[in-house]
Amino acid sequence: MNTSSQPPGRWAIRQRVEEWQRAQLEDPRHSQRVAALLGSALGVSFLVCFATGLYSHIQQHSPEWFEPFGRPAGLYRITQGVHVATGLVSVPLLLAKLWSQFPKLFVWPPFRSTRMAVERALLVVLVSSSLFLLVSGVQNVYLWYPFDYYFPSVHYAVAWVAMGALIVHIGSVATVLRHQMRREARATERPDTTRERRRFLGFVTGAAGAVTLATVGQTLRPLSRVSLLAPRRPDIGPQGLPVNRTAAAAAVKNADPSVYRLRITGNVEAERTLSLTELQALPQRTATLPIACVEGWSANATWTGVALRDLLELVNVEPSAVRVVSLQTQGRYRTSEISASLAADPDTLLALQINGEPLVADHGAPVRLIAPNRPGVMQTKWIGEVFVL
Ligand SMILES: Nc1nc2c(c(=O)[nH]1)N[C@H]1C(S)=C(S)[C@@H](COP(=O)(O)O)O[C@H]1N2
Ligand SMILES: [Mo]
Repeated sequence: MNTSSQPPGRWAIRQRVEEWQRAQLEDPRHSQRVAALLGSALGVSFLVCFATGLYSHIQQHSPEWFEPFGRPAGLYRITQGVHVATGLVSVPLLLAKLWSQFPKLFVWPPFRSTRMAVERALLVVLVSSSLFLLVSGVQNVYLWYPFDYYFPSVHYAVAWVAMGALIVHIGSVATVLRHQMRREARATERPDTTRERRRFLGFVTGAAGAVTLATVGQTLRPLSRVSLLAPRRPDIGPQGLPVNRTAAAAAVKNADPSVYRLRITGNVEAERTLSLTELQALPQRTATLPIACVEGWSANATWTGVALRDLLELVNVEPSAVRVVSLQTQGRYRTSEISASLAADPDTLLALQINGEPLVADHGAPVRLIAPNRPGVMQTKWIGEVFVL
């Protein structure tokens, strides 16, 4: 045998790796059954996260065929709360699954067939896109934007990649999965194996529960006091409500009541300009509506102001799509569009008050938009112009 082409020791290393791997694969925490159970939990959390994410996306970047609607008023609050919660709970689940299946990375030879090569390539796509989604989502929830890509577009595009890879992956493991989920698969397990597996899965479940409990209070007020990991508590902030962007950060101009004017312009016969006193003299409506930030926190408040459709009536316009423009001079979310059906909703307000007090500057004084079933990022503050489309 010609051994000169093989550096000495290489076989010994491979043998050691194989022994280590065999030991690992006998460990119930690295078994197919654990992979199947963790995989099912992850599959559910990913699918729910994807569905709620899609809804969030079409609310914020509405395609032609989708007209944002206002009822039920708290729908977006629920879907976005679920989106962020399922994303966060996927973090410990994915880490556990990666740790559990890690020894399989070292199977030798790495590709025994074309099918295996394809499956492994697919896994690289699935794992890296999932990690990207979870990391970028967590960064967003914690208001940490270290990259200069536009988060919604990139997160959305990668979600499709991950979903595609996930569906093919589920297809490729379907036989194993089906077998492992059967009762017989468990019946052949040794009792100590079962115990060890359950201990591990119990630990993962505990970690998943802890993550949820420590964050879900950002949207469920009764749990807000145990929300140790949530960056926002729904009851803390000026006027009892968190603030995302302050008036100072937005560099708002001409918001002082003495100079403030609201312009109604665009597709109108004659444009109209109103001072704050004139706005206050119009019929006022009150509605209890949530601010539901895309980043996961949400809170209800009672808002008072002029209904958008009443304002449109002043310029003889039937409720129709409008764009509101803020007095903000810096930053991204200066404008937002309101669909015709949302403009017709009596609770779509240009709010002057929150919980019976005039708005403070950080909540959008003197005038902000608040509408039912709408992402927080589109509840534009410091409105200076209503542009009829
Ligand atoms: N003009 C303007 N309005 C804005 C924003 C902004 O950056 N600029 N941020 C939005 C976001 S992301 C959220 S969640 C809500 C929060 O409203 P609040 O700060 O009054 O709680 O305001 C929205 N309105
Ligand atoms: Mo937000």
